[in-house]
Amino acid sequence: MKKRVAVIGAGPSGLAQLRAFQSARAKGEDIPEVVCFEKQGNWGGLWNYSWRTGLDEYGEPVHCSMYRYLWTNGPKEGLEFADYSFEEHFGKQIASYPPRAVMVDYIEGRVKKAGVRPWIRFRHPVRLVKYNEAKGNFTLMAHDLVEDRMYEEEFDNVIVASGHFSTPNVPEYPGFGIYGGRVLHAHDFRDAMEFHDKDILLLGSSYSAEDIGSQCWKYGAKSVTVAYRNAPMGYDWPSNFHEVPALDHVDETTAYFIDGTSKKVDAIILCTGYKHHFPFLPDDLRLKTANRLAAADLYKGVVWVNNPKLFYLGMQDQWFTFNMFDAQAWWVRDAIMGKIALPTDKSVMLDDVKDRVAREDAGQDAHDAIHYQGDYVKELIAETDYPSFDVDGACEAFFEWKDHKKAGIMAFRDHAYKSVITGTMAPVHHTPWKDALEDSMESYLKN
Ligand code: FAD
Ligand code: NA7
Repeated sequence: MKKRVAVIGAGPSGLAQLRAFQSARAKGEDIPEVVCFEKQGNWGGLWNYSWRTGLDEYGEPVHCSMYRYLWTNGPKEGLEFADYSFEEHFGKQIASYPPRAVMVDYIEGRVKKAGVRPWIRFRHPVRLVKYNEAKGNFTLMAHDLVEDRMYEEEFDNVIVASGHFSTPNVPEYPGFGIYGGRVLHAHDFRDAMEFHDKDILLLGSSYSAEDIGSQCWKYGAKSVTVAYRNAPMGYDWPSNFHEVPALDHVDETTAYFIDGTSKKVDAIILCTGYKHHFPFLPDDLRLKTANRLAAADLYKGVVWVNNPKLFYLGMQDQWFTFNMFDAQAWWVRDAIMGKIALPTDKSVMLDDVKDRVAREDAGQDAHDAIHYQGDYVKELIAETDYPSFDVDGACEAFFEWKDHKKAGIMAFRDHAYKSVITGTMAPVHHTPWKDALEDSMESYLKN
């Protein structure tokens, strides 16, 4: 009997897993039967944009946290697939911060070429996974939304690739109940044009606050105020963009901050992060972790220490993304196919986790964090046949990116970097980001 492997999610992580198995098959290896369950109607995960918010047409929580006019917030040279370059996909080198539509095309290109779409059951959210102690396997219950049918199947391994930037963390502040403007979470933000000519308040001081604030500024918000809980982002913002200390409360029209200042605002956008949320996993299988580089309870960052037949992909906070998911997926494939031996002693796995946490905690700054995750990618790649690439070169692109943001937060996307896969330099985009209001693929590729 062939092993059966379930992959939950067809976003960049789940697709990396399908490509990993397909690449082994292409080399003549006998791979397990792989079934991927995807709750959306198409692949791409977060990159699969939807105008919907709240629940979808089947009553499922909408996965999309992305919005119109989104360009990558880090250089593409840090995330390029080592086995499928941007140049291979587009037939030429392209600029460094592609809009979402360009990224979707690139993500799709590799898996279309691999021919793995038939492995995916779209519109099939996984409802429950249970471990069968006696059989040593899993029963997975899925819901075929189109046929409205629930069914169960058994699998030898389960790989959770359902993402962790989709279930919003929504704090409440005094007065939200009487505030007259709109309060929304970043997860439900779709179009900066909604806030044209408006005074808006954002809570949070991480990527969502930075990018949604910048978008709203670019598309004509009257003013952007960002309230930070611990530390400001500290960029050299435009004159109508301010960072203020934490929000204390609001009344019908006005936000009051802990330093005693206040501001009348038309809308409040909660850029307050996301939760790792796995409603389909019981206690014995469910990961509970903070959003950090060394995720809790995952040996090598991917093996569930309490049951090593269960794997998680992409659960770390992310500097590296697509190529890290690849590194993980190739490693998990080899663990499942018996090419990599897992420790039989649980304490060895627990020590590995402890060591990763301690090494992350020893880091002082973002520079250390980038190196830390780069080293993790190198560690996994060294143990599989994923094409090795210049990970340190990718770290360098991230360092340059950080410097470019410091030099000009509304201009960092006007820079270009060298591909660590093909060695070619990206062209500088034809239009500065702040002036490029049209973000179609056709327009972006005009270089
Ligand atoms: P996801 O992309 O979230 O995919 C998970 C998939 O699992 C989804 O398709 C979902 O429908 C499916 N799923 C979930 N639950 C179930 C279930 N029960 N049953 C079946 N299927 C299920 N990264 C970058 O590299 N560059 C960027 O510029 C960038 N920008 C970002 C901007 C925003 C606003 C956000 C939120 C994230 C951004 N990211 C960016 C990070 C992003 O996390 C990764 O790029 C990537 O999408 C993660 O892939 P994933 O497959 O792990 O998760
Ligand atoms: P992050 O990176 O997890 O950041 C969450 C931010 O929200 C962070 O600045 C937190 O403050 C802040 N936060 C959390 N809870 C609160 C409350 N209760 N009040 C005020 N502020 C709060 O999430 P992002 O959405 O920015 O980024 C996630 C991904 O999306 C990322 O990979 C991007 O590529 C896109 P703290 O800093 O802890 O004080």
